[in-house]
Amino acid sequence: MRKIKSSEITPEHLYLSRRRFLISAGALVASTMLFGACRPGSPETPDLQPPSPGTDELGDKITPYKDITHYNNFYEFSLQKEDVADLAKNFKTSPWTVTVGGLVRQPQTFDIDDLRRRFPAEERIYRLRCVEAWSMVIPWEGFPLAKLLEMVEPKAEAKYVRFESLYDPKQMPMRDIPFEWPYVEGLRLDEARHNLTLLATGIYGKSLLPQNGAPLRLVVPWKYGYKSIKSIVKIDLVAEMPLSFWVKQSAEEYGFYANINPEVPHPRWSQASERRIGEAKRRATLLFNSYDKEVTNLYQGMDLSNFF
Ligand SMILES: Nc1nc2c(c(=O)[nH]1)N[C@H]1C(S)=C(S)[C@@H](COP(=O)(O)O)O[C@H]1N2
Ligand SMILES: [Mo]
Repeated sequence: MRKIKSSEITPEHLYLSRRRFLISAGALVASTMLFGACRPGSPETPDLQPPSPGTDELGDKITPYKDITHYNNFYEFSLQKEDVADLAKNFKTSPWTVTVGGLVRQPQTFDIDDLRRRFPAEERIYRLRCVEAWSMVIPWEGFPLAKLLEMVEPKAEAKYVRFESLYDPKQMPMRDIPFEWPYVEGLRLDEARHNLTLLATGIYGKSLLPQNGAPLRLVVPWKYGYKSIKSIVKIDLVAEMPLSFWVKQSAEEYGFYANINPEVPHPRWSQASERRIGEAKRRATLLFNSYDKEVTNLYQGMDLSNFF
C-alpha cells in the first residue's frame, strides 16, 4: 500500500486553500449552487432550535445544526468536509444491523430499530474536539455503550473493544484513495464501559443524518474526534489492542489513546488551542476536553506526556 502523504489527510487549511483556488479558477457557479442547496431553512437542513438551555455544562453555546451537519469528517465519502453532506445524502441506513461478538458469552446481531427500542435515547451535550484543532458543541442522543456490552456478557479475557464502520464502495466514493478500509477504532474495555461513552443515534432531537454517522456512531468526548467512529456495523470484544484506522495510516501522528491534551502537540501542529466553529478567536484546549474529573482515574500510573 502506498503510504498516503500527510498533506492529503490534514491539515484542513490545505483544503481550504485548494477550494479557494478552484473557485478563483472558475468553479464559482458550481460552488454557489452547492451552498445554495444547503442553506439553512431548506428541507434538508431545517433551522432547528438548540435544546434548552442552549449551552453545555461549561456555558459554551451549542453549535448550530447547520454547522454540525455541513462540516464533517467522513473520509469514506470525501476529504472535503463541506462536500460530505451532499455526497452522503442517499446513503442507505435502513435496514441496518450491528453484530456484537468476539470474546462474549452471548454474541448477537441487533437490528438498529430493536436497539433503539431496547435502549431509550438520552440527551448528552458534549464538546467534540477534532485532532485538526477545531471543535463543536453537539447535543447528542443515544445510550451508553456499557448497556449494550452488558447484554452480550464479555468474557474475562476481553480487554478491548474493536469497532468497524460499514464500507460499501458502491455507496462511498472514496475508493481511489489508498486507505485501508474499513474504518476501525478501538477502546480499552474500561473506557468503553465508562458512563460518558455513548452510542449516538441522534442530534438536536432528530435521527442522525448520514454525514454524522447514521444510524449508529460512537462518541468518546474526552478523546480526539477520530475515535468517534461512524456508521458502525460490527463490535468485537478482543484480548489485544486493536489496530485502528489512523494508527494504521500513520502511527507517528495518531495514537490509540488519543486523549485530548493541550501539552502533547501533534508532530505537525500544536494542540494548545482550538477553533470553536462559529467563534472568531481561538480558545485554549483543556485536558481531556474538560472531562478530566470523570476520566483521570482511568489513566492512573500512565505517562500523560507521551500520550498517544
Ligand atoms: N467511519 C468514519 N468515522 C469517522 C471518521 C471517518 O472518516 N470515517 N472521521 C472521524 C473524525 S476525524 C471526526 S473529527 C469525527 C467527525 O464527526 P462529525 O462529522 O459528526 O462532526 O468523526 C470521526 N469518525
Ligand atoms: Mo477529526
